[in-house]
Amino acid sequence: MAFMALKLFGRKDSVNVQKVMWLLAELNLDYEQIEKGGKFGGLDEPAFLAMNPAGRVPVLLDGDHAVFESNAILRYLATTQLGGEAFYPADPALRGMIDAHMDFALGTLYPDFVSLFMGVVKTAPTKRNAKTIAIAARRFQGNMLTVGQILGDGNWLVGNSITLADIAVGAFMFRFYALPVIKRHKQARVEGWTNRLLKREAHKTTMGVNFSHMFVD
Ligand SMILES: N[C@@H](CCC(=O)N[C@@H](CS)C(=O)NCC(=O)O)C(=O)O
Repeated sequence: MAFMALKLFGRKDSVNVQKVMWLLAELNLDYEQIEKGGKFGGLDEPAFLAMNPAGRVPVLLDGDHAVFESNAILRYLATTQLGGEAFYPADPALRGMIDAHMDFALGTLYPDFVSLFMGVVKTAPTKRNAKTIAIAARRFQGNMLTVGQILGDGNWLVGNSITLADIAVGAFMFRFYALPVIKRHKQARVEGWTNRLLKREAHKTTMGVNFSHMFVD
């Protein structure tokens, strides 16, 4: 294999890894993927912990420089790679808004997404806790209402084209809509925006892949 400066550590079915794969695909970048985490393990290896002391995926290695935390990796790629500025414009006002959405995605949306994923996908059907699932689904969709309000009549969360804001927030939507069991409320704006994301080739080949193998039975 030819030498590749960019290495992505993380299993291809982790949503946080897929988010980085999505941007790498949008930017048409070559990289080497080293599957870690889940059944691949390796997160407690000293060499891995030297790159990410938190022992989680994803980790991006650019030459000998390691970056961890998926949103930090998105920003790193957008500021170092050709074509990245379109996803993370230098204008401080736009950048501030994009950062706010990225924080909202990980700080507010992600905990309920994890509850839903663990409660539905990682729990055998007979052991699922309907009440816990319903509470997380209600909270997640309450926050999606905010996303719908931000979208208004626009196509994208910030400005007139796709940015890191859409990637960070949109990362959860394919799986959210694909989850069985949970009761979903109609949210036209968010659904329209999600469909816009799903049509992107870079999304289809990274985030939009079947995750049925992850269900516990
Ligand atoms: N806030 C971190 C979360 C990282 C995280 O929790 N990663 C999960 C995968 S989605 C992980 O490493 N799980 C352990 C494993 O895959 O074995 C980020 O955005 O990168």
